[in-house]
Amino acid sequence: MSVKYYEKVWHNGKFIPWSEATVHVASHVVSYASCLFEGIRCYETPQGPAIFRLKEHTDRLVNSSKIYRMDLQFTREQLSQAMVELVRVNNIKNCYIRPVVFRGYGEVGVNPLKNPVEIYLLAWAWGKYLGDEALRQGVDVCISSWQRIAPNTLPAMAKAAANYMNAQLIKMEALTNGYVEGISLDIAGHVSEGSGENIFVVRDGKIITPPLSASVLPGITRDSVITLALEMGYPVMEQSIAREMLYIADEVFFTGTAAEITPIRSVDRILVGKGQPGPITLSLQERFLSIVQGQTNDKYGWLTFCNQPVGARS
Ligand code: PPE
Repeated sequence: MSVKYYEKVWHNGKFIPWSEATVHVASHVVSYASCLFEGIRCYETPQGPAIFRLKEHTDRLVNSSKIYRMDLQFTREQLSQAMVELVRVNNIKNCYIRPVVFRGYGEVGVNPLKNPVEIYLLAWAWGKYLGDEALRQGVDVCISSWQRIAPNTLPAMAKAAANYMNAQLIKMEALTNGYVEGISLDIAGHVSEGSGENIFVVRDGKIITPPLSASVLPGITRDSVITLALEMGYPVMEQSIAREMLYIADEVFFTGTAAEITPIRSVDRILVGKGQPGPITLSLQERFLSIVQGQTNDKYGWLTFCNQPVGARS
């Protein structure tokens, strides 16, 4: 594996070596994609490693499992604590944490209810998601010919592996055609999201992002950006975005745990604004990065410092 992974993996309450974190191919998840996951960044800060918005990521995992009737057997507190332990036992400075919950080995057939629910917490080092220069220079993207999953087919509010079959189609088409990423439209033809990112548009000083009803994942970076944008005095609206708005916007950017805040400099080879990251995008990016890297006061309590005693943690 080319990624730098951390050796100790948490599995159902115990730490095991990375090489032993395997599943049998007859497991329910392999045939039926019965898997939920999260993606969480742990940043290096002057006060040691800090996990960004651990509570919200844990809550979203629990919500995903509720939607799919998976009984987790661990409380939110136990799962959060296990992620802090994961960082500690692996001596991690910064990493990407990937919790996975899936239906394991047992029965065969679609009915998932008799298969055990397995939980793993993995950690690896992950650099810039859309390329090393993406955050500074912006990325070139396209509108996908694949639409996002329709309401009441696969639930978009759950972060489920099955949703990423749709995401893979979007991503592969974009890469094949020479773009870094694809943006999907929802079933009504309005802008939805990237294969692994939420999207924002800036026009005339206003910041707009699609509503959750546009089949988007309720992104935690999305929520953080809305909070920071309001704090910085920008009007923020959740409203339907027409495809062509992306072509005539002043600025467009992606948000996501992996992508952080990535400017978009062109859509379908049409330049966004001047074809370079815009000032509002860059000011949000700077504010976001300074908080997550612990360089400024964590006024929203978004960081969980892993090396502090339990009582002192936010
Ligand atoms: N939409 C999708 C479809 C999505 O996958 C992500 C995260 C987001 C929006 C942004 O959500 P948030 O991370 O809470 O701000 N995508 C994750 C997986 C990427 C991957 O390739 O795997 C991520 O960024 O961790």
